[in-house]
Amino acid sequence: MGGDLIVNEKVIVGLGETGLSVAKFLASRNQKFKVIDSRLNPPALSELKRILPEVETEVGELKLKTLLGASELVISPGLSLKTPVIAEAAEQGVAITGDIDIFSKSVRKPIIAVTGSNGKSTVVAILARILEKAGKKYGLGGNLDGTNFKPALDLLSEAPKDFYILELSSFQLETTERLNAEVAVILNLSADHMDRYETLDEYHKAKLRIFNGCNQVVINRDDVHSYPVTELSAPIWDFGFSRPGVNGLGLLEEDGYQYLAFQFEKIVSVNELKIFGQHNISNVLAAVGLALAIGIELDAIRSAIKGFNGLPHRCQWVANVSGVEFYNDSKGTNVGATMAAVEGLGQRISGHILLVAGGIGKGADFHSLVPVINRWGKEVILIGQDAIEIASNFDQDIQVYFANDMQDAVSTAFKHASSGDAVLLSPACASFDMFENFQERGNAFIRSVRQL
Ligand code: UMA
Ligand code: ADP
Repeated sequence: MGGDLIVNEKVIVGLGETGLSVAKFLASRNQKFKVIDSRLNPPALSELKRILPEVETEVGELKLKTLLGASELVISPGLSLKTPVIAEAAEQGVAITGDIDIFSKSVRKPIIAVTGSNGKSTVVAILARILEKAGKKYGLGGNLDGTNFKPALDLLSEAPKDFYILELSSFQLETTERLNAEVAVILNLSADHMDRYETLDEYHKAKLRIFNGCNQVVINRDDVHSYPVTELSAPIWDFGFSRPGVNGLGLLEEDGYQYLAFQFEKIVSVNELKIFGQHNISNVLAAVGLALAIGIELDAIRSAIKGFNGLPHRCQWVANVSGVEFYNDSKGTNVGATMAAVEGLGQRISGHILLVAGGIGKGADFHSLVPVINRWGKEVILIGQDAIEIASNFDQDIQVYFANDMQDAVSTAFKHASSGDAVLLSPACASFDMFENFQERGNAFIRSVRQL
């Protein structure tokens, strides 16, 4: 490391929700640190100044000198480790960590860790409901949004819990050396964040870090990407759509009905679930696998999954206007999610889907949407920054319209819909070009539907 630098304190890099939670945590442990952010006015700056006015901050372009002077860098998930100054500091030997690694070193109770390209929030929400029914105290945090939102380290200042459920993004896992989870799962893998990763393999490798040091693993039989690549002695539970085997969750057919089952034991029939689509069956099975791994009884599991209504902005029913159904799947922020939503809804309705999509494409390949749109769709209404680029991926058979804003998109879709059709907002894109976040986008959709 550089000659006259005095290595003293940790440096928290990033002053958003994660940076703030790390600052509060380190302060509670009487550790010395500094907080820096490349933005001139990072979102949590005023809150940090209010609660910890003595903490030194540095905003604007990240300085290599500051990074090299750190005993350790605590990097926020929004920053790539490839950011040139961060990569340079790492190259020169500065230690790197993240909030989840700090969490795992400090927590005293089992971690249940969930990652995957899609379904994370749904699975952790189902699992939380199961633990509630089973009378367990749990903390739920990590890469969540909306009302459930809570950075992981904030959970450690609450009353002690029996279990900690963490939703983890690949960004958080990049800085997580050893999570030591009691049980971990990669729900599925499909391309996302291709503006941050060069290849799908690089994205996959980040996700695989979830298994480091874990005691048990849940795998998705239908997605090889969910398997740990290194030999683990950890017991394995599996889920998938086929008939389950030993320690397996899956589907059983009996008397013309389909049941979710553990090994040979039926849990509930598919018809008893309030959420729809194959993807949600997969989500429920994954949550059940995690619950069984930590010793929860089937009765509590059964009652929790029957009552689960789904989260807002995920294939959420909005209204029926003159026989046309409207669904808000604003959280469908990548191609895989939109494919699952179109397929799930397509199987449910008598007519066709008019899909409202578009926004920031994150470098995705939209061509993979073509078969499902051809199968279930009637037309696509595109909004946002990458609308033209997305349209260029579709063949002539798909009718495409461009809309100026959400209201225009909804009224165009409605004009072209017939009774029995469904209008689905599932953008396959991030929302930040037109909205604050996906919730605001979903709410704009709901408002536009109400105005019809
Ligand atoms: N940023 C800078 N300069 C900095 C630091 C950050 O420009 O010095 C930018 C980042 O590039 C990013 C934004 O600021 O665009 C936010 O980054 P952050 O690391 O400060 O984010 P936090 O506020 O700490 O929120 C993060 C997660 N966000 C991201 O990973 C982008 C939140 O997940 C999570 O709830 C929170 O930590 C607590 O764990 C949200 C998310 O969008 C829901 N996640 C992505 C997703 O689900 O697709 C991964
Ligand atoms: P995440 O937290 O991983 O973003 P969510 O549970 O919030 O996942 O769901 C986001 C969107 O992903 C949903 O709106 C739906 O379109 C899609 N989705 C949910 N579960 C799955 C799944 N298991 N496989 C594919 N797509 C899914």
